[in-house]
Amino acid sequence: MMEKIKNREAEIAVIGLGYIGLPTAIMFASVGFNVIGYEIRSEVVRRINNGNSHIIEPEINSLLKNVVEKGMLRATSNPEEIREKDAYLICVQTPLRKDKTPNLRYLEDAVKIVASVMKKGSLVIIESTVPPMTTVRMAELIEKLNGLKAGKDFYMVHAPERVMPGRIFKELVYNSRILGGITPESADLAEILYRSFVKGQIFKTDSTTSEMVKLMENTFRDVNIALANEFAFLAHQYGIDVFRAIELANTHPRVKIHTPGIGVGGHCLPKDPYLLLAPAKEDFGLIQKAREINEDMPLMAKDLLFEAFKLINLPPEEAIVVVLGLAYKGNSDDTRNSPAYAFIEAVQDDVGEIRSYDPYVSGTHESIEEALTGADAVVIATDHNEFKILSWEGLGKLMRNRILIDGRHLIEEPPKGFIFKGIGRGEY
Ligand code: SAJ
Repeated sequence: MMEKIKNREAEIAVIGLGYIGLPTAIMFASVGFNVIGYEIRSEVVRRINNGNSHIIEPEINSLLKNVVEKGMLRATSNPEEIREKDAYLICVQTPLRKDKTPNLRYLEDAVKIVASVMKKGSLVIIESTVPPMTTVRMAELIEKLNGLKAGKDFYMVHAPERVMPGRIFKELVYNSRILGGITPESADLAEILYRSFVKGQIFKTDSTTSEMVKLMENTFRDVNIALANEFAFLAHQYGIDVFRAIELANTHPRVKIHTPGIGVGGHCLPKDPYLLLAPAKEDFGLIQKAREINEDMPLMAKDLLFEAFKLINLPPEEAIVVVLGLAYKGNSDDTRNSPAYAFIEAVQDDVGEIRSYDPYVSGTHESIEEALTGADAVVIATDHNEFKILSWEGLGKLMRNRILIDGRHLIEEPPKGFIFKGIGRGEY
């Protein structure tokens, strides 16, 4: 197996062709492996086999076309076509249920398919972000299903992804990687496989440590964002601009305070802290509290909006409010867990009308001018570059009243003629 991988003769199956699975499949195919992608969504299979990606990411269409035309990558929905491959990469989603507990059904379904088609000596890699101890549990599930012995008859690794959407192909190559094996040999094999395109450092460890590392990275970020958000809450009460205070505090050589905002979206930060806590019998409550702080930030934006309504004696039920940005982060079309939707849900029953404009998200107003015409208030919920260069004087003329709530610290100087309030910006 080692030699087959080294010579790139190993055949690879990637299970789940989403925003991680498809770029990873393309990477392995582009360095010479024969890759087949297994995907249950037939429309996705069709598009991929036509060299047309369903994922929006720079370079992905040209890279995909190239490997499909060379016959190095194809997609299928038929498990029979991934029988007896040398390596299986599982890149399926691991969402939360409504009660914030992990839903590992997609993972378990993928592992059951792999168990039914794999061969003795196969290397099974879980790239999905999973609660600690999941990989060893999945190895036991495979043993139960096909009688192969983990670590002896097959190898198993947790290989978490750290890529940032929008920079996936660069980060796939240059990010350092953690490879956690259920046995050292498993991690060694995975290292040879990933070394085929990874130029970053590769660190090997056990699978539970690897699972924990991935979750710690995102939980660290989530807790630090929550700290920045609590600083914003305090700054508002003290009448100071928290962003100026953060800028000054970050001049300290060992301080790096994150950025307060209207909330924390995406499919990772809102989820990973709960995955980390799921198997724990007890914890200190810090991680959970940080999640609650971040989940409540849209309510802080609502409070600012209603304070502004009061200042101009505008009955909220008459107000027309425009939400600027629905994506969870700037210059992206991804709306998963976006705080903009939490904000809309929090205010929609209390105001006259809610409009939205996001240049990256379909179904919103055609133009910002159209959305703002006759409106009373605008709430910035996403830090798209387009929103950093708006001429507020001009846009203000279209509005009935001019309330501006900044949820993403895009406005340095409050525009003339507006009632301006921003998260963490003190009293104006
Ligand atoms: N946000 C803040 N304040 C900040 C930073 C972010 O409010 O200081 C908000 C953003 O607006 C956004 C959310 O948090 O709504 C998440 O932003 P993000 O920049 O963390 O973006 P993700 O979730 O796409 O990427 C994270 C990254 N993890 C880390 O930076 C530790 C990425 O490297 C991971 O690969 C990704 O999660 C993942 O898939 O796990």
